[in-house]
Amino acid sequence: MSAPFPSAFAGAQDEITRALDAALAGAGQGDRVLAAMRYTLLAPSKRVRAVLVRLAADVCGDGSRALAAAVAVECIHASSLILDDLPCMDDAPLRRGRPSAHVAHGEAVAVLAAFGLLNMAYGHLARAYPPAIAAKITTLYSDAVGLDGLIAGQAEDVLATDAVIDFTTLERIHRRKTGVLFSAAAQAGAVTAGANDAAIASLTAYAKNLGLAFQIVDDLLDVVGTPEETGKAVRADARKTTFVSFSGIDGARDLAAELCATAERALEPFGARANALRELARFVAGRRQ
Ligand code: GRG
Repeated sequence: MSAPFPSAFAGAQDEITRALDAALAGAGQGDRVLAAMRYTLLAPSKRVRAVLVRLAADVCGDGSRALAAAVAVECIHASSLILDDLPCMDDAPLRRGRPSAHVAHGEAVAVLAAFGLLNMAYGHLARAYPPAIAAKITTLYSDAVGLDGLIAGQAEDVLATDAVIDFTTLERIHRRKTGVLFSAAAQAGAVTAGANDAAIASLTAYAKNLGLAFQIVDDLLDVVGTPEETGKAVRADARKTTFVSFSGIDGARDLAAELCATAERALEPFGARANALRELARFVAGRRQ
């Protein structure tokens, strides 16, 4: 079953996109690197990680300070997309329905734009929050990017090309490549709202399962999606093990649904206040974009 991105989140998406635009405007004089940063950051995106920051803050009772943490997570995500698409990584020509950053701007400028976005994320947090909150969120995000996060997942993924890997390895790769940034986004949102440890633990359990489900559906869309839906030149890479090559289309779909159901169960302590997060989980389970 396919699902459009919930229209209830359109306001949050727009607010985030405007804030990203403003953050870039403050980033310095226009030059080629800035143009490439803008090209990637403002390309059509679901902004799902940023929406998650906001919803996590809302469910903890105060979404009013979430925006800067949402901006920072989108900068990190955009940085990772540029790097992921490079010829030395996934060698993807298309992203978000447009030529990838290195195709449009050249490889050197694209790499610098990725560093620029990552740098901007941390600077944005430092400027936006009191030092203690900025330090907490920066730690969450840098851990998520680091050697038990995106970088580790990407390294293992790239090195596993042409290798036979087991399910535990596949799951570890994608928990790190995708899941940890979802967890960090939810935790960061909760931190901006001054949440207690119990709330943060529930949101972490939710986001961890949601993030892995998101990646499984991404694998599914590489097989059953169209370039119009995904904005990618959809092609399953036969040299890599994916959740679909491992479990089949139906198996991968079942697994994603199971993870989303587990994610929803983690929201029980919040009651009806978490309905927007439930809606996000249902979108992820059935998404076509
Ligand atoms: C130093 C930041 C940094 C990263 C280095 C390259 C790398 C390590 C990691 C790659 C991580 C990656 C790109 C994982 C794929 C995650 C994924 C499912 C991306 C698609 O996300 P969507 O659908 O994209 O949310 P939109 O376009 O909607 O924003």
